[in-house]
Amino acid sequence: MHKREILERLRNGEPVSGEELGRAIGISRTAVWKHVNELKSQGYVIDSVPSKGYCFVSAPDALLPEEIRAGLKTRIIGRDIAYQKATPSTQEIAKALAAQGVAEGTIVVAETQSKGRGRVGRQWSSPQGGVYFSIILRPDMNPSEALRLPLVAGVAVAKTIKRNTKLDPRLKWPNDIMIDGKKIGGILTEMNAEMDRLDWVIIGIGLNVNMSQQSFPADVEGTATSLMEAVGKSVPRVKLLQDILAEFETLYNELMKSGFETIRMKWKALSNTIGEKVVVTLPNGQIKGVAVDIDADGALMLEKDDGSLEKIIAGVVKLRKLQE
Ligand code: BTX
Repeated sequence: MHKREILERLRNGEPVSGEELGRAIGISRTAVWKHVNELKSQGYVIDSVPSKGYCFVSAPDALLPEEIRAGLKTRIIGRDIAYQKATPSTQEIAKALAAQGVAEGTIVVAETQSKGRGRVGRQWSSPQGGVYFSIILRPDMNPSEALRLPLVAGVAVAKTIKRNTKLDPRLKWPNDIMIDGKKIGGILTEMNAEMDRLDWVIIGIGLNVNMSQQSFPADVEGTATSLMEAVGKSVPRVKLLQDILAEFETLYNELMKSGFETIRMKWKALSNTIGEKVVVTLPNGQIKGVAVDIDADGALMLEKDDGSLEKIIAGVVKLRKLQE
């Protein structure tokens, strides 16, 4: 609490003495000194300028709640933040929090994950330098409409990456974020529902940001890339996360107020899947066809070789041109 107040006052730019800080927030000079040392150990650079006082130089490139909150342009998404330096999976923490009844918009953020989860029991490699987070939502919608949510998140991530880096990210149905045919992010959606009402939905997003190609495990290295690799320099992670949260909130509000249609159009404009020959792996086999559309539920519409249409609500899609 006091630490946050000290940080806010230092961030204003002007050097300020320990005595002045202490007086302003009602603690002793020694207590201020202790808090400043704690901030330094978290990676903040704070100089001591003789006869002037403490001077804020820079914040660490860590996804600390204080950093995420400073300048966050949202009303509910990311207002409550659970931060983990290292964790097995942010999804697991988010599920426990959701079950305890935390507010909609709460996020769980981690610097690394040891058991990051992908879809259908797969793993998400989560080395240092990435951004791994889960958003807890409590949308007033039917469970059958929930497939739209990861697509909303995909549009938010792709739009933000485009704006912040000038790269041209593409969405592969349902939720891969790709750059030049390589995966830089994935989205995992889990939910808890009663018959016709969602209790909670957790959207887990993993993004490869500031990591080198060598930091991916061997089985992923050939198909993955990071923003740093694609841009040629590191990308500020806190700003990226803040902007994704803000974009997501805007689109989520749009979905809840006006429905899915405009987001469906945005998703299609960012997609690399529509119009392509694909092979879809389902639990009971594979289907080939041309991905012709996504429908009003967010499902992939596949035109098979015999001309019939198949609606795919879950599956792993491969673009045949990338395989051949
Ligand atoms: P997915 O099942 O679509 O993708 C998983 C597959 O992607 C893996 O089998 C592997 O081939 C490949 N892969 C694994 N790690 C990476 C990586 N870092 N970059 C590129 N390709 C990779 C996508 O699942 C959903 C991922 C969600 C991850 C977030 S992180 C925050 C939250 N917590 C958690 O445990 N999961 C989510």
